[in-house]
Amino acid sequence: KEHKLQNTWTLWLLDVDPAKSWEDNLNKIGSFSSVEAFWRLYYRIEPPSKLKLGSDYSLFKENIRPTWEDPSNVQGGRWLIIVNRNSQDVMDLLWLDVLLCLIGEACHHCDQICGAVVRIRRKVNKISIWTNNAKDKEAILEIGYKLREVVRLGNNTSLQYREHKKVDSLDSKSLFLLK
Ligand code: M7G
Repeated sequence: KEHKLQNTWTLWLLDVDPAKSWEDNLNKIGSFSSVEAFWRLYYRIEPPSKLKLGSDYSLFKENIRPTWEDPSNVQGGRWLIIVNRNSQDVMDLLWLDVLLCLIGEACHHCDQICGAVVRIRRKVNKISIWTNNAKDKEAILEIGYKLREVVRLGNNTSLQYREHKKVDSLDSKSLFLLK
């Protein structure tokens, strides 16, 4: 008998095919709802450090798409962790810490967590944890402190929270910063 998780989760891969739209580059890789099924999927795929530049992995709760437009994300925002390109192994470990924090429902306000994304980019890589309500300061901070506790961030990595809506606008300063 397998160990049931609280939620069913879906892993997505964002491809980098320039002929396709951003939405059409999003591919579902698999879903799981038990601890054992999580590890089967985890060992079947490449770690984030092996992905092509420009790709993302996203892990989201079933029924939430990893997009700003999804109804669960429109009012939300994300905690952002910036990881240097020269620390590939560290990034894979941080990503695993984040996955375990999510599927293990480590946060008191875990019902507000939608998912997490790791983005492989030229200068820095980014890991973000998406929550559904950018107005709920108490929940956001509780989740942020928990992430800082569980994820092995090291000394010079900070966490900053941003609203999705503001990300592409001039007013994109972070709402919260945890050092
Ligand atoms: P990013 O991956 O969030 O930023 O977005 P980065 O590459 O600077 O790290 C890059 C681009 O992908 C955006 O400018 C959008 O064109 C597209 N994009 C990313 N996301 C997460 C979305 C989304 O949720 N919805 C839509 N429509 N486009 C997105």
